[in-house]
Amino acid sequence: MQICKVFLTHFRKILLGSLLLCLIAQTCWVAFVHHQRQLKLDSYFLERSRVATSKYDFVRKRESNQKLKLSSNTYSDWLLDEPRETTLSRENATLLMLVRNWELPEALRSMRSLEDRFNKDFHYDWTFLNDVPFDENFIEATTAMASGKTQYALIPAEDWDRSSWINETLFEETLKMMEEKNVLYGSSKSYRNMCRFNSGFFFRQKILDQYDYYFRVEPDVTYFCDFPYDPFKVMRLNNKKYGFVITMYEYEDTIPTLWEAVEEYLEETESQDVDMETNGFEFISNFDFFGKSFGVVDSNSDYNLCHFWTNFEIGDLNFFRSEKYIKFFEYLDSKGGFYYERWGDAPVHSIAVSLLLKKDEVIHFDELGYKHMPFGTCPSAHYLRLQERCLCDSNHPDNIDLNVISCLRRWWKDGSGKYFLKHNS
Ligand SMILES: Nc1nc2c(ncn2[C@@H]2O[C@H](COP(=O)(O)OP(=O)(O)O)[C@@H](O)[C@H]2O)c(=O)[nH]1
Ligand SMILES: [Mg+2]
Repeated sequence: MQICKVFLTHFRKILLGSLLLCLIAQTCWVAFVHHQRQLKLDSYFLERSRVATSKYDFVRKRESNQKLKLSSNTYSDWLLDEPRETTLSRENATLLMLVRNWELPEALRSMRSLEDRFNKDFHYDWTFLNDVPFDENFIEATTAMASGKTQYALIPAEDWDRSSWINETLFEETLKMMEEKNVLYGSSKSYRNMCRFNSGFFFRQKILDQYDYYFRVEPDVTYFCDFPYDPFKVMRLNNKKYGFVITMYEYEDTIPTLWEAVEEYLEETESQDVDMETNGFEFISNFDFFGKSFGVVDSNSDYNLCHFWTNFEIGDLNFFRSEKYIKFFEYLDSKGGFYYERWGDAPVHSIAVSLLLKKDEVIHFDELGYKHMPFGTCPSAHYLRLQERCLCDSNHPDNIDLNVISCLRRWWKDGSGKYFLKHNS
């Protein structure tokens, strides 16, 4: 009897255990089958979405990995069929290079690139400026490289050298202090002359009196694409006074008190030359976040440090020659910041343009590929790159347009917006 009882208890335990095991096995099996089905579904949808992406990319003729579409109307599928402009009349303009004799190889590289990509069809004059006389080698080689007329001018010492009232002791102290702080060109005297010259004197050179527009070219730059238009003509026909391709944040260490001087200028002139309703003040003063993950660069003043990168610029000389620009420049110059700090022509031009011009008088030439070390810009529209025979990769890390240090998105938001939002053709 006792044996029977023990046997029954064990039997029950074994039965229950087996049932439990069966249940677990079944649950595992169901989960496994479900998982397999899910995997199949996932790969099915992945494949479908790949097909759809490539299909629609083919239709749209542009890359799928470009998260943000840059401005312009150049996403058209039919760009290659559009006839190119054939009437090549010239504007009253010159290509302009401030350069040193020893930079000849780099100057020739820039010239070759711009001639190939643009000027060979137009033959605009090349104007060269220097603080010492150009040597024969330089003149001979650049004249040979140019498709247009070349002319050379010596900058008068009073437009180049620092003013006599600059305190030499203070100046030398600044150079030392900036060198210790590793500020870019912080200890260079000639760089300061250059920045001041480009801020307030280039447009006053006699040789430029005959022109309305200039296109600044620096040694060792590359133009990645054929120009789809004459930018001077685009400027004149659309009443643009300043054109840029790259905009970014400035190193604050070079301009600690520039904004203070601008504020004083605004106060002292009672902002009489400034129309806050129409100008680009927001572009240089707005600190709001924009986009999903991009913050702002820290600034100790109300200037957000955005500036146009002036190694490429196309401008209306009449704006720079105007009384209001000269007044603005002279005010800043009187503070001595070109020497006691290291104010660059880029923030000076950019602040002037943003205060004194209407924001719609400024144009972002987003179809023009360009590189000046260490940054470049490359058109993001696939068919435009083909049409312009570009040699650049818009997804390359050197392409600054959507980089954190670029101000382009601020320009879209607070400047005159994306081109394609405002123009139909
Ligand atoms: N004639 C002359 N040109 C200069 C001098 N310093 C700079 N430049 C020119 O000014 C422009 C800006 O100088 P660069 O060395 O390219 O400075 P970065 O572009 O700011 O690195 C270039 O076109 C230079 O050739 C100078 O002392 N004399
Ligand atoms: Mg340069």
